[in-house]
Amino acid sequence: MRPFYLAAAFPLIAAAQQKPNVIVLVADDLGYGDLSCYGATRVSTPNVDRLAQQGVRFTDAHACASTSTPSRYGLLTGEYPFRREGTDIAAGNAGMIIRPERYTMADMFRDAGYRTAAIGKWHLGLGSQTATQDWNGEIDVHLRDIGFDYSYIMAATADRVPCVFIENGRVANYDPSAPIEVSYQRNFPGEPTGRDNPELLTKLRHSHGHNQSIVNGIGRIGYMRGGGKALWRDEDIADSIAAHAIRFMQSSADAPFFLYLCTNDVHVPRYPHERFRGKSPMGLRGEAILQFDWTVGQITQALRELGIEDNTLIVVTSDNGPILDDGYADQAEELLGDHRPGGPFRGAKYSAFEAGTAVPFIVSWPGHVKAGKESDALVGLNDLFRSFAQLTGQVIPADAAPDSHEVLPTLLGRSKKSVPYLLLMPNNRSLCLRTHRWKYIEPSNGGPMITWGPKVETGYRNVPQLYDMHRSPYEDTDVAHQHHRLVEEFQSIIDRERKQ
Ligand code: NG6
Ligand code: CA
Repeated sequence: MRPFYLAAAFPLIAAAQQKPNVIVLVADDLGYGDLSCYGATRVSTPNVDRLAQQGVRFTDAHACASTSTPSRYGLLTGEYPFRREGTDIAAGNAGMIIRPERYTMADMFRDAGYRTAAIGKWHLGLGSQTATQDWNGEIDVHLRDIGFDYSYIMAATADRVPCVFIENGRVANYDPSAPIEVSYQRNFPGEPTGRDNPELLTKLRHSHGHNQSIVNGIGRIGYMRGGGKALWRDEDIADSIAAHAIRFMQSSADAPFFLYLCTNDVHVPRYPHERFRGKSPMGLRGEAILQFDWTVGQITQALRELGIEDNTLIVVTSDNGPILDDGYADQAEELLGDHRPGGPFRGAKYSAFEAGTAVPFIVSWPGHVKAGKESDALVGLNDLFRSFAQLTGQVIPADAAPDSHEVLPTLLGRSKKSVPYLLLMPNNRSLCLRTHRWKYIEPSNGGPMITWGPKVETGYRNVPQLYDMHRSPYEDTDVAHQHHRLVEEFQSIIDRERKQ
């Protein structure tokens, strides 16, 4: 593979030439149709659109799964999450799901001479064991042990306790007068809950679940006590994440950096900063999209101010498909109008149908990536790992990133080549196989709708389904009965991959 920076070709200028900085900016639950550069008209996202104008906008990119934990696992390890038990949606006190012995994307960048950071939503567990973390000291195993020099993260999601940021393995802004306790089993005596004290839910009410501990007037999943001044205010989460990301970029301006930057937007509870209030006809969910776009704008502005815009490759994407009511009465459904969060695709977060894993995916690197291009190449978030190894010229261990394809020329818009196929995992851990043209959904158990609250079509059926994505992108014409050979071939690939 030809290196894309001049240093290798002209060693004398090597010292002056830097490897490009890399930012992987991952939204939470942002759908394929949620950005104006992907066709949204009820919301405008000028900062993301600008990146698309100066880069490549992909129309067939996929997360590895239709929920967060497995999707992020696939991105950071280059291994499909179906191969690992324990990669389902993690509790806020889950032990670290990526074990220190595993070679991660962050390890790769670190070995290539980068400074590395993870900032924002994490949701891949912390500590050597579930429920044994010391929230009042240093957590024994954390992101430093899987390649991140710096981390400032939310342990899981904003709707799960503990509701504090964790910086390099310790609660940020720790308040010694309010020691932190966390349980996903039982409440702490005397502590109010959303279930028993609905009068304390002053900011948002739950629609399903989310009725345990109350923090900042919002019910959460799980129980916690303490925290004091370390507890986050939901309105400030995006600001904190952007500020820490900018500080990290400023402190690394002289050396290449890798920043894994994950927003809390647009996951529930959606409760953006007051300055966005009333700014969207779609209410809180629309405001959360505006706040996401604002974050992108903060990052690109900081790059310009630091003079490193042309030497920074940015990927903007999402961890899984969109969802309207995911457990809070935030009027996402009522105010939707004709906005289609999943774009032209069927399904949503959690589902086997396309909108579960089809995500926005933009690659920008001024001067290196073809500006204003659109690419319909099939690529997965699992493919970033090996493609970035190509970019940095880093050789990775033989057993690392087993499910990642080297597709750097595709990512840079210099090739239209798709990966041969992707294996995508909905919430019930069955598998779907996508090729450039076909979508195969293997038979699995479970009803047609999610059962616990969200109005989501699962896409599960107990017979094989096959869709021609070029003719039926909405997956409404199942052609499995016309293509027995293809069905057999795709199922045998899945069976073989499962055994590996
Ligand atoms: C579900 C939550 C949902 C969301 C999801 C994880 C309930 C009823 N629902 O269990 O609100 O938190 O988990 O979302 O608790 S994800 O994007 O992080 O995967
Ligand atoms: Ca998510």
